Amino acid sequence: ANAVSVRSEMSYVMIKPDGVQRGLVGDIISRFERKGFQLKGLKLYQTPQAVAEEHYKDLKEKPFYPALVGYICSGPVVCMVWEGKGVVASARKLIGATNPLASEPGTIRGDFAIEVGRNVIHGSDSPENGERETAIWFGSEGLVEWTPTMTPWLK
Ligand code: 3AN
Repeated sequence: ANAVSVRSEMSYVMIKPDGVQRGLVGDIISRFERKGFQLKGLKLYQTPQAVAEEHYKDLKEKPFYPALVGYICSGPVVCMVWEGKGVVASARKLIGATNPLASEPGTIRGDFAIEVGRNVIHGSDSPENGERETAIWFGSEGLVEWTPTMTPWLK
């Protein structure tokens, strides 16, 4: 309840351990900044297994679920919350299709990934999941509320 904003749409975006270890953090953050979304939360985080399990609980019955949880916990991730008009669908476009071989060039997965089980980045698939996942990953510390000091060209 503390400071998880519901004023406008939010997407929970996470650079997975392969993206961190391959040095893609700066490039990926830059794409969201240049698009015009507002960064509301950011941290480097070693994911506890219980957090990964909660995040992916809808996939619990999938055969790849144990490997997926193991992958997410295998090294630090970068957790982010981006806010703005239409950010959930737009982030999915920037990220590209789940299977990186089907992702368009110019998308993050299209540019940087091959394997569905090593697909570099996560983005919420609905505004409701944006709120749910933000609460899972930033619930205890909350987000940072801030207003850009320059003219908000992109609002
Ligand atoms: P997305 O991340 O594009 O929303 P989902 O929600 O279908 O895709 O899958 C969540 C995550 O589960 C994916 N990002 C991927 O890491 C993993 N995943 C999905 N399908 C497979 C699969 N067939 N094999 C291994 N991992 C998978």
